[in-house]
Amino acid sequence: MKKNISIIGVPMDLGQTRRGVDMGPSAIRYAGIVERLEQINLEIEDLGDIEIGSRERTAGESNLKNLKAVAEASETLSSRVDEVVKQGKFPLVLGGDHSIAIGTIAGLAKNYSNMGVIWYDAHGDLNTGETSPSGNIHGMPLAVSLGLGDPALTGIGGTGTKLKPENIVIIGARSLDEGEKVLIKEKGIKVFTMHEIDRMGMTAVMEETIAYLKDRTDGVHLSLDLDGLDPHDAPGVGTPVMGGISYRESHLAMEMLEEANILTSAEFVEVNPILDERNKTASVAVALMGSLFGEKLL
Ligand code: HAR
Ligand code: MN
Ligand code: MN
Ligand code: MN
Repeated sequence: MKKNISIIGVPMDLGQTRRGVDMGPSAIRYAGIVERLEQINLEIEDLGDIEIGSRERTAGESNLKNLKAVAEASETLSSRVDEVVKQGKFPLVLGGDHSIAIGTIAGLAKNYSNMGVIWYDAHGDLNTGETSPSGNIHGMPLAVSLGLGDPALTGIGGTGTKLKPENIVIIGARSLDEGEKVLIKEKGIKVFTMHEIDRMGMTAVMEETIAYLKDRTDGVHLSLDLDGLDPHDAPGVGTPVMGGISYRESHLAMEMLEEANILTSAEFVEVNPILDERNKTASVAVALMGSLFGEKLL
């Protein structure tokens, strides 16, 4: 794993309707991310937050909420991520709701032609305007990265698909909409649902994930939605779903990724301090990032 890390904060809450997730980057900084990573001998720079527009009071022509502002912020984020990669640094993006993955992945895709993505999430985030039950863009970023959905989003960072379906692994899924299930089957996307995690154990899930992505990709991005974890361990999220991945399993997953040395970028999203218990979810995110970047007890 690269030893130069650049943190990019994305205080975005426009991809969904619950307020507070825009404070995620602050909460993660308050929980000590920079100090934590400095202790493991990493070169770390905090580039601050990117600028986010305002919530749109009236609906546009599309059913996608705040489409224009989300698209603008995604374009900015895409350029920022691209710059960081071109400087030879590891982008660590802090959200913000999961719609930010549209910009992160678009920026990465300028540098990797065969990128892998680990989507650690209770949800598939594979909706389009047609299949979305909510119009919330945070339920769409993976579909957008496959080139599906509104052109205002799929065109971010240039036209063309950013990801190949066979390079995606979803881990932790337990809430999928009908259209998402159809897409997963149609595209052959690899998914480890909670059933597989229970059945196989996290060790085998991560071994398979790593083996699957290692040879076929030229870079691997981790997009970790804190709602992938069980709400007992990560209560500060806007769309909690019971029966999730434990803190211990997540910690193990991060350590295995670190050992495998396959990641080239990461983002941690959906931390909402207003819904949290004493900044627990941000602290969990920081602890997981510690493991991901090689923190050792002894
Ligand atoms: N699938 C639902 C929708 O599209 C809920 C999405 C909830 N999203 C997230 N992202 N937190 O994982 O609205
Ligand atoms: Mn998500
Ligand atoms: Mn989710
Ligand atoms: Mn451990």
